[in-house]
Amino acid sequence: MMWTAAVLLLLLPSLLSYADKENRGNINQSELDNRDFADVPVKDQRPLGEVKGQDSCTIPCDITVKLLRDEKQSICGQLQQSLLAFGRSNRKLMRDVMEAQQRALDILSSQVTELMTKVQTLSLEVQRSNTEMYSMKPVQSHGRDCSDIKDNLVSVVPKIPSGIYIVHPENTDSSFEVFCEMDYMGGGWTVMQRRSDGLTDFKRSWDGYVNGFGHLAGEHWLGLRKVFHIVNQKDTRFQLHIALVSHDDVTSYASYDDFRLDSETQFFSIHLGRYAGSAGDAFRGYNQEQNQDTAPFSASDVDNDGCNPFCSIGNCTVESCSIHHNHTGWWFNQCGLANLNGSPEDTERNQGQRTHIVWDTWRHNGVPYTIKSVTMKIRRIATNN
Ligand SMILES: [Ca+2]
Repeated sequence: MMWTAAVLLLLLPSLLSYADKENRGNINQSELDNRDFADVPVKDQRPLGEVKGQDSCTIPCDITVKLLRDEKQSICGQLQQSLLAFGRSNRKLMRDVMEAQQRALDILSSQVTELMTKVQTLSLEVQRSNTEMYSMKPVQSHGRDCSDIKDNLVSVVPKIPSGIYIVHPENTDSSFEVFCEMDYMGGGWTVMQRRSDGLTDFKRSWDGYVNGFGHLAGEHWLGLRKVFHIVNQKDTRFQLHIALVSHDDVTSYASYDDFRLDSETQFFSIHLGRYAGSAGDAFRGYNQEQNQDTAPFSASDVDNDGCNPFCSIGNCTVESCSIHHNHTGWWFNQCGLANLNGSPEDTERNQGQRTHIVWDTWRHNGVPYTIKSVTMKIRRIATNN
């Protein structure tokens, strides 16, 4: 079809020129005779020339004109039909090409989605194998806490590795595993909480928060009882360091130069010293109503949150800050501006619940950062003893 159309297009100028001559209408007959046959290559007496030459003598010119006009109309009609068909086939061709492109795009898109899923699965595998690798690793040393281990090893090991160690805090019968960060800011840090990928469920009851949960090398909550044992050792003081990373990889921190917990009978109330940092003091907030310093710990099944019977948070009436914060545990005080036990995944879709990690004093242009990872760690402060 395309070949036919091309031939027709090539012939079109001659045909139009011919038609133009015809359409000039009432030119006189002798002129028409001369003109009509002047262009015909008759010099060599080719058959066409002969025929026309003969016709000019034997067929009346008006019949010749009529025949030629009929022939022209017929050719023009065919040409129009061919052009229409060409246009149709061209449109169909374009449609086919676009459909083929769309199909190719769909296939590419599904391949990209498939690849993304594979990458995610692989990332999770890597994360899990890292966690397992740390868990499999033999515990390298004993000490009262990570600061103590660091002090004990520093003279015999040139570079103390981060990882899981067994600690046995002073004046307790219990020993347990903790993750020690030995590279960060001089090392000696005992990690008490880490949120990084949302793989560990932080919707836990009071018992979960008291005893701890998760994987020490990955996301975990060490447990209030263990942290209490560490920070309540004789002649020790601990600082708390909170490291935050936003979803667009901005980092920030909040540090408290004193950190301790009351005992279980007092619901592990938190006590914080002076704040320093770049993320703002969300633990204390901007006024006394938001101050979580000295607040007891709450979970979904143990309510010490200061909302009694309820608090008004935004447009919500909140009876339980833990439930309002996705059933997580924290030192809530009328909820407040901090809860680092939220999820790094943004799932804040259900009825104003705050499911995300919250540190509301860390803002950019007045808007709180979306936090994708956080670590809470504690380290001994040098004392005179
Ligand atoms: Ca309450």
